[in-house]
Amino acid sequence: MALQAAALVPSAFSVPKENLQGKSSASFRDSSLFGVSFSEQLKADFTNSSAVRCKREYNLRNGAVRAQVTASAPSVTRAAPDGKKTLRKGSVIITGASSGLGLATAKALAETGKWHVIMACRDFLKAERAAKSAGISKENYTIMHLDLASLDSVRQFVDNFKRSERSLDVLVCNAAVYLPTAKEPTFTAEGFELSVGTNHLGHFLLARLLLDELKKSDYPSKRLIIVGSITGNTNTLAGNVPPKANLGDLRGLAVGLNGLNSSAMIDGGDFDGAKAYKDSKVCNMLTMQEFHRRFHEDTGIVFASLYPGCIATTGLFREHIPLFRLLFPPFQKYITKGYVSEEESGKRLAQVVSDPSLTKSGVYWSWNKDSASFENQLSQEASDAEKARKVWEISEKLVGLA
Ligand code: LMG
Ligand code: NDP
Ligand code: PMR
Repeated sequence: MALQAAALVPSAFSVPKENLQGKSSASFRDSSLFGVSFSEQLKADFTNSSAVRCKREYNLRNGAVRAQVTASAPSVTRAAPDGKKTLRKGSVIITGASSGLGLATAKALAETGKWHVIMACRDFLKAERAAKSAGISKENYTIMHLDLASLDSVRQFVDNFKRSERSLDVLVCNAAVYLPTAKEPTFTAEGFELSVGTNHLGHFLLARLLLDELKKSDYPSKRLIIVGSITGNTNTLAGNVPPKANLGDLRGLAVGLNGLNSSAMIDGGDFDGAKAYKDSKVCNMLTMQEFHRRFHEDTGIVFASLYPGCIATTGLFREHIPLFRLLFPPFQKYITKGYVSEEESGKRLAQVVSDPSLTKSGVYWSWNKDSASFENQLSQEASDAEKARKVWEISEKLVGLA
């Protein structure tokens, strides 16, 4: 059925065989409508610990949220009544947990009772309402303010987190903006084009600054996850819908994406909001691999990215035209079969956070039509090690780390 989608689309959207690198089934295998129960897969060998109780202090006037840990730091393992050693509750930061994939993942993890979720969000009240309406119980989450479109805010968030003395076991870089109808670029506080500035540069600084916290954690499976997407991968049908991702020679990124003395686009071309988003996803996937190359062996931290499926109903499409928002979900459900519900996507990302079988590092996960995870192939550009190194080095300069 999924293959029929290919027959329906104009040839402009079909992928030349040579571009598929012999992986022609990958994009179609991504398509899934039928979920299976994930409770089996989520049965990690962890149990609950109530050792950490968190008292939250909200300073709404300043937009700052401070978390205070009032109990002693928990040890990694403790003896259960049956004598088996069990894991303490894990601590996971999820950026953009106030809606869509991030919220669904927070819910899926919190429901296991094995995770405390730090919801890193730009809109505190929205996040609080979202957590409540998703039914996440109070002891399983903390909201902390983070605006990825401001590097000061990223640094402030990291300071606040460190002060909370909570351990960091998993970091999920999930938040994103998508501005497909923008005619002119808009910018972050530091003057970077907003999509790349938020989705890539904000997360780049956050992940770099939190790496030490991950290193310090005594949790047995420490992970850093950066959400990618199929639309950044030109070895798929979806990645060939124009405008296509292309970082070019990085000339725009190198001079700061500010639209003044340079283009607002990474490749130095004319502004296109949809392309900027797809480029930012390529940066996310390259960054994950560069982290893996630089730090996996020494730290044991698992670095991963994923395409969670097409979650056609999320807030990501809020800026798209109403006709698109109306047609996109049925198009993905009935034609491409790439649609997944928010709930299903949340279970997928929760697997990447905590499933004991998804511990391979440097990997881009996807799910097949039976909702089974598999290691997917990235496009040539999204797996270009030389480009990854250059993106890393330029990004370091832009965010003030080099
Ligand atoms: C670009 O335009 C902009 O140029 C760029 O700046 C940026 O914004 C970018 O990615 C963002 O978009 C893309 C533009 C055309 O897309 C739109 O904004 C229009 C909305 C397109 C929505 C896609 C779904 C269309 C499919 C409709 C069918 C849904 C019905 C479902 C019901 C199921 C019932 C069983 O984007 C294009 O790519 C144009 C391509 C147009 C060709 C359409 C292709 C065909 C797909 C096969 C569907 C055939 C079904 C026909 C049914 C028609 C019923 C009305
Ligand atoms: P949503 O718009 O529902 O969620 C995005 C989240 O990011 C929101 O919580 C939003 O906050 C937050 N956010 C945006 N800007 C900032 C910022 N400056 N600082 C902090 N948080 C911010 O979209 P999705 O859930 O769909 O997207 C989540 C991830 O999934 C993204 O990385 C996206 O690229 C990826 N993805 C999505 C797909 C889909 O089909 N939807 C497919 C493939 C990947 P607020 O609630 O305040 O707006
Ligand atoms: Mg796409 C197997 C086919 C497939 C899949 C899995 C997606 C996912 N898309 C597919 C096919 C097509 N899309 C086809 C054939 C078309 C032309 C009609 C098409 C169009 C389209 C548009 C206009 N698709 C889109 C848009 C968007 O604006 C979305 C986007 O590119 O955001 C960057 C989008 C998406 N399609 C997807 C997914 C997952 C998206 C959402 C964005 C993302 O990657 O995060």
